[in-house]
Amino acid sequence: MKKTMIALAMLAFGTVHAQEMVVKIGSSAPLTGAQAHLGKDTENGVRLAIEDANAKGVVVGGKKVKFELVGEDDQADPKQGTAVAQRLVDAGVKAVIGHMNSGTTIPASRIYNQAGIVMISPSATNPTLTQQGFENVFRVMAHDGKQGPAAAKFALSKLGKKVAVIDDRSAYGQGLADEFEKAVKAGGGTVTTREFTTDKATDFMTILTKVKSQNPDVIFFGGMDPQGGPMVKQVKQLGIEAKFLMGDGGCTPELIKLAGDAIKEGSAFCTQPGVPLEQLPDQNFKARFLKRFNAEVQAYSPYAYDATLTVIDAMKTAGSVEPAKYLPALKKIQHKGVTGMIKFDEKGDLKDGAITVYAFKAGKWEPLK
Ligand code: ABU
Repeated sequence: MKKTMIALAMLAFGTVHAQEMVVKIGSSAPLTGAQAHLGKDTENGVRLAIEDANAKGVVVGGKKVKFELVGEDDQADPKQGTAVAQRLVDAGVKAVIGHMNSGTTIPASRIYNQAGIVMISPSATNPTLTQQGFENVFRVMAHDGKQGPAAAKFALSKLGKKVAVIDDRSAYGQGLADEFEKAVKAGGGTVTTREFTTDKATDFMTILTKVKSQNPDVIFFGGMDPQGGPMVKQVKQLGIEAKFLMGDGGCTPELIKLAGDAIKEGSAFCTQPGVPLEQLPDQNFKARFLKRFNAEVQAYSPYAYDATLTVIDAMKTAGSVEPAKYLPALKKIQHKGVTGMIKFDEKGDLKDGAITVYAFKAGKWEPLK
């Protein structure tokens, strides 16, 4: 009798166990190098979403699903990006949240497209990503075709008409600076000079000396915070009076830390796709993230969190974890995320993506009304 009961219990346990399915979700971002703080922020957004989904319990097509994160370091390097993409495909992931940089995401997207894997970038804002005609490619952030003109409009209306433009020659930095420059000229502003550096440089004295000689009202830098922080310092060292403006790559606590006492109220601004989290109904993300990872949100973790739960939502709706089967549901999804409503246009871009301008104030980036 006892043996029979044990056998029945084992059978029952076995049945439940057999119905649980492990589903791998890939994430790729720079986890080493100068942008590692941003990459870890992004990956942790995916991690938190997976932990939340597993804690809540997700059933897809009648089977309990356990999601597993496969995190990869693409070092913000396009070549590593494609190598990582192939590794994630080979690992059998059912979706990829990433990559973080436009320069890695665009080449990687071709590999996911060939393999039929869905990818959602939380952060890659170069417009080209969603203009390749790949139906498996999505992003949950407004792109730089919106961010550049929004930054230019702000610069021309609030900071001045003479603008110096610098970029880091990355797909993101150069692309955003191009959009910004185009919109400045269309809006009646003057571009005093267009300079470039790299996404590895930390010495900008030669460029800034030239910029200073033209006395611009604004310096716009298309690039990321590892360059933006030192650039703010060197702007101050050279006694340049121009206001400093960046896109989302500089809208981080890290930029403020790197700039140190060179960053002043009323002198530094940035734009960021999306509305400030504080203005959205779910106010808990930043606090939950801090508690879980002992780190403040840098930039992209809320978007990575939303991208992950959006894909899981599509799997639930479709009753399948197979990309070809849940793709139609993803295209039509309306997921209420921590960054707002996630729904996509026909290209895979976020519908109704907003851009917010921030000013450095009281030690942090404060959204402007
Ligand atoms: N959106 C800025 C950081 C990521 C990228 O587009 O390269």
